[in-house]
Amino acid sequence: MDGSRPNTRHYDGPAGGWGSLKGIGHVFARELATPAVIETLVSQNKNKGFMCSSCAWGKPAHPHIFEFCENGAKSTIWELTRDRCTPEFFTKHTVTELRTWQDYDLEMQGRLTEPLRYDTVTDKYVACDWSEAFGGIARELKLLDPRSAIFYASGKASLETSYIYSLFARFYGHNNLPDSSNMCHETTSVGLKAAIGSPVGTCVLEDFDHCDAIFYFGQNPGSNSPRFLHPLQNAVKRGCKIVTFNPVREKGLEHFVNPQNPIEMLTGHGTALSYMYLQVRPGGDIAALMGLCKHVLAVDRQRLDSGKPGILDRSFIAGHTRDFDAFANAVTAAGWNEIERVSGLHRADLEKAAGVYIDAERTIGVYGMGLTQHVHGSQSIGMLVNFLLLKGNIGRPGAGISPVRGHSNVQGQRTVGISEKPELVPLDRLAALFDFQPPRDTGRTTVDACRGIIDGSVRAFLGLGGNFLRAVPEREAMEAAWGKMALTVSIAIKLNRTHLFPGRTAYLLPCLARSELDMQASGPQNVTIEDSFSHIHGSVGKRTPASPHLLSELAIVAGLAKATLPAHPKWRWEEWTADYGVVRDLIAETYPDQFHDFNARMFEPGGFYRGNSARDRVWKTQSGKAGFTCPTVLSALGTGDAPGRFNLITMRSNDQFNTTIYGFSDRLRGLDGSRAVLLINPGDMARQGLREGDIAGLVSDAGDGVHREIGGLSVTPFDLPDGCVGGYYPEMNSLIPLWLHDKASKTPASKGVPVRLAR
Ligand SMILES: Nc1nc2c(c(=O)[nH]1)N[C@H]1C(S)=C(S)[C@@H](COP(=O)(O)OP(=O)(O)OC[C@H]3O[C@@H](n4cnc5c(=O)[nH]c(N)nc54)[C@H](O)[C@@H]3O)O[C@H]1N2
Ligand SMILES: Nc1nc2c(c(=O)[nH]1)N[C@H]1C(S)=C(S)[C@@H](COP(=O)(O)OP(=O)(O)OC[C@H]3O[C@@H](n4cnc5c(=O)[nH]c(N)nc54)[C@H](O)[C@@H]3O)O[C@H]1N2
Ligand SMILES: [Mo]
Repeated sequence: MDGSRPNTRHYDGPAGGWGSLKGIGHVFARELATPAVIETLVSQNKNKGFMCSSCAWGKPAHPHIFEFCENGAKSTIWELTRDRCTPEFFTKHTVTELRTWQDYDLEMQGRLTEPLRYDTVTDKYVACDWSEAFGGIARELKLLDPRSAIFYASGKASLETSYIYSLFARFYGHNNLPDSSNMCHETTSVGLKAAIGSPVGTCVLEDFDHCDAIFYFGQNPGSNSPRFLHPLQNAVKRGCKIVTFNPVREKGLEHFVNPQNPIEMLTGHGTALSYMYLQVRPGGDIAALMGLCKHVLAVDRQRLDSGKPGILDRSFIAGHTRDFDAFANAVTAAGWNEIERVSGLHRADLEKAAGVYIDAERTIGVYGMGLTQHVHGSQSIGMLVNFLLLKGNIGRPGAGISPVRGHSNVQGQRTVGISEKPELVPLDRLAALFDFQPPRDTGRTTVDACRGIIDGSVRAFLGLGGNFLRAVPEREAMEAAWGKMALTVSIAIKLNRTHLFPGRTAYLLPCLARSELDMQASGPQNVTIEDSFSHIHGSVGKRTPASPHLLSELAIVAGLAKATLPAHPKWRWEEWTADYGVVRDLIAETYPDQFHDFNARMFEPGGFYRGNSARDRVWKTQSGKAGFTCPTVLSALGTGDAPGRFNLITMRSNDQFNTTIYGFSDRLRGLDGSRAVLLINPGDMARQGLREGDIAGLVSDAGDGVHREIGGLSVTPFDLPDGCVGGYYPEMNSLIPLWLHDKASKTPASKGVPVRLAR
């Protein structure tokens, strides 16, 4: 790793403000002022404009003048860079050499311009034409058992492409359709579905205009969904109280200066966001929520005993939920000592926070990776649901549960059939529409795909975007196994590390970006995506493509399918490529309740709502009710405490989008210059005999006998709870065992990694 010492400085400024504008200019000074970039940014997230390809935050019907944020702008400029990674670049560098490059340097080569085939003799990628690529890939796929192939998707491709991609997989003969959601909010898809019958959040954007309290767990809006800061700021100004649970004091949740407000920008006076900021221990959320529920039930009892009305929404609990009594007993049985120890929080603080909930008529529970990426992450989500159900806070305006999704269309990809779980897909309808026998067996999740790649049972990997090999756990074993596959194919816009471990046959297929003009036989095409609030938006690409050789993602997927599969009168790959409106009609036929009149509605301002049963208090669970669940553990960590053991949280900086590193500044955390840091609190530093700037390493303490180690980390004091350390994703992924994942959903436990210090 790059062991250069970071220039650690304390950032006193708020989130937003001048820093966010400088943040954009700092990284992309050269590209920022080009007319194409400016025009694209002005239309970003606006009706009939271009839908940002960064995060999945909602797009309001009445947008700001500039409806984009620091990181959305970075993402757009990253796509529209003038740099090109041409075949000539590959004549100069072998794949083995490129493996020694940093992620940052690989992507900074710019946009890929032509399809490339890996040549084993020279160890280089060489240009090829599209028909050669489609033919070569089809030849390999035809030789394989379809069930030994993985079709991964990274969460960005449009609804149209995703639908066609899932058809390709099923016509070919498998349900191995994991997507980035398997490393992200799969805990939500499984945990929330089990509890309330909905795999996605129940809130819409307007709910944030009406809530009285927000309980905010493990999500970092300042870096990862900055446009969320506007509704949060407005809510606080109305008097809504935000109670935050996070081991890290994230700037974005503390203080926000709105870059769209000239007075705030001039005076620097913004809004303090969190009413209470509770630095919970990693994995301590189940215990913290238990403490909150304990106090709510205790106050409810007191009030009833003194003849006052209680706090619980008893008619809701009786009419809409099950297992309340068992849950109430579990709450009574949980002791405050254990709750304080596991959460790392004081009873008095939890009682005060519970007081906010008691006083609030409408509460929203928000969460992100801090809850989902733990061994017992589904139980944390179950506890948050329990807490909200107590006062009937699901299924009415201004209240609900709101997981903040990651990739710009990750939720939508699941909606239109990219799922390894066949029971979530209307297979019978697909069978009737396309006259085929869909595979019915359960496909592989991301973790199952990794297992199969390591044990050799997976023979081919097709990636629709993403950087799978860099994003998954167990880096060394995965990199060693990857090249043994018969076929690896990446549909991508820039070069990344996954591309540098070619299978026996390997292709790199460059595609158009969402902001670019997509011209097909029937004319220019538009696409659609779904945001975190289940709203569907049309997106118009206008920019001149980065290279005349690029194809759209849909054209590539359809081209591969046509070359691989036998001709069939109902599989109209060319017609679908020529006019995406035809694909939208098929989506509407497959999901009529949600997508009827799809083509007519795709440009509704604010997007059209595809609905959510739990929001209407229709519970699509096995029992037909919303379920209280009793947690079996108080800590969401899979591994207990042990002397010398630290819990590693893998973090995102303000200057990255997942494995794409824009630069080396983590402005909002006051860190700058290097990502090779080990964040640790000053008390733990002293106890370990470490000084700032010492170079240390981490070794796995997972107890499975596998040696996993990372060295060259600069010790950096940071405000974290005792016994936990922080480091950046994806650099830390070597330390995460593949088996360390959420029990119910197999989401890797990237926030709860057991490690020891090494020197
Ligand atoms: N700029 C930018 N935007 C992005 C991304 C990006 O990388 N860069 N990634 C996109 C994607 S795919 C996703 S999924 C989202 C991710 O967005 P987030 O959900 O915000 O994910 P993280 O930043 O990984 O972690 C969130 C927070 O969890 C806290 N945390 C860690 N452990 C715990 C815990 O045990 N309990 C609690 N309560 N908190 C904990 C961390 O301190 C951190 O503040 O963002 C999306 N948007
Ligand atoms: N330790 C640790 N590991 C994690 C996480 C963590 O918090 N900690 N987070 C997890 C999460 S939440 C996620 S979502 C995954 C992310 O995993 P992925 O989604 O697989 O990874 P990304 O980094 O988002 O993918 C970046 C690549 O996508 C390609 N790309 C970008 N735009 C486009 C496009 O428009 N079309 C196509 N075809 N390709 C494009 C580019 O080539 C780029 O290099 O990582 C997971 N891994
Ligand atoms: Mo994600």
